[in-house]
Amino acid sequence: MKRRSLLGATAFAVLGLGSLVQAQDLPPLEQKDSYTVGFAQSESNNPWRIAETKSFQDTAASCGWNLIVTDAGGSAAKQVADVDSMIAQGIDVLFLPPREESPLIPAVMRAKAAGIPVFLVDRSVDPNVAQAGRDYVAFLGSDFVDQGRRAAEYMMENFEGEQGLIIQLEGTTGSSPANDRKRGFDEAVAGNDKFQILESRTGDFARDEGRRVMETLLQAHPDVNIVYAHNDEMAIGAIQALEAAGRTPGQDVMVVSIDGTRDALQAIIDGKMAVTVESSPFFGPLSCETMKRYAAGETIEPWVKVEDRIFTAENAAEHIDEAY
Ligand code: GYE
Repeated sequence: MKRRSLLGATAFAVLGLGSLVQAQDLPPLEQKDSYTVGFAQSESNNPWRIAETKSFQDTAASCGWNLIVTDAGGSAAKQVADVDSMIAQGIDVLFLPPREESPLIPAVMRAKAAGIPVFLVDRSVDPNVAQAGRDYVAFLGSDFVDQGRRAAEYMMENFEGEQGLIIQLEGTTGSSPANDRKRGFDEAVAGNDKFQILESRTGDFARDEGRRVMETLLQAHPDVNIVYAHNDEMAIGAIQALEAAGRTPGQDVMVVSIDGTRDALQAIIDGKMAVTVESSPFFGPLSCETMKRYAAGETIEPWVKVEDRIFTAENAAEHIDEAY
């Protein structure tokens, strides 16, 4: 790919012509020993996000990052403001997990216009509006549709009852993992008469919200015998609600989920959860490597894909020590 010179990028940014002149070109990145790097975290209310932030912090020294971390506390508007303030501080590179698919796009565009290469990590944006290789360098992350499909496949192969009656706890509304984990699961289950989705509702990827939503849905659907949660925190919340209602998760309700947190692996070992499809939060090293490839002039593939394992009663004990 043809890149403009660094001088050019600065000149365009200063003139405010960035978006006009560099409509197709991504901002270049100089090769140097140290970079001012922004990581604009979306929230820190769950072990997954804490592990992700820690992975960036742990990578900083060895990758030459002077790392600025912000925490949007679960607000897309705050995350936009955090990115804008990083742009104003003159960061060299931005790593961004956009909380939701649409609201962060203007901030991504402003970073690009300011000559800052953007890497989306762990979540993506609406591909109809912003595109890798044009508006941002690449998306680094998992295949969420496939995660949902694999959770469904495990459930369909291992559910022992006659009729599977499912409650789905969705992640944050408008986020790419919630959209895609729902799609992958729903499509896989659609052709199978043995399974029916009773209701699907958001629990915002949070344990407390998952518990509250499960409490409500349990009253409407006491016949539920499967819970599919878009992440482990909501699955643990659902297990708490089920137990409080006198149910026995793992026996009368099958719980399937995604992530691979320590609590989820423990729940599998304890026989309360059947499966969690891995979604790794350890993005620091991959972000460093991808950024260095970009600085060296390589064209980065639009989707730097993370391969995920699956954790069940067969292997949970083997992996719990590396979990978070
Ligand atoms: O599954 C969840 C977190 O975006 C892939 O977000 C990530 C998801 C992860 O809150 O636990």
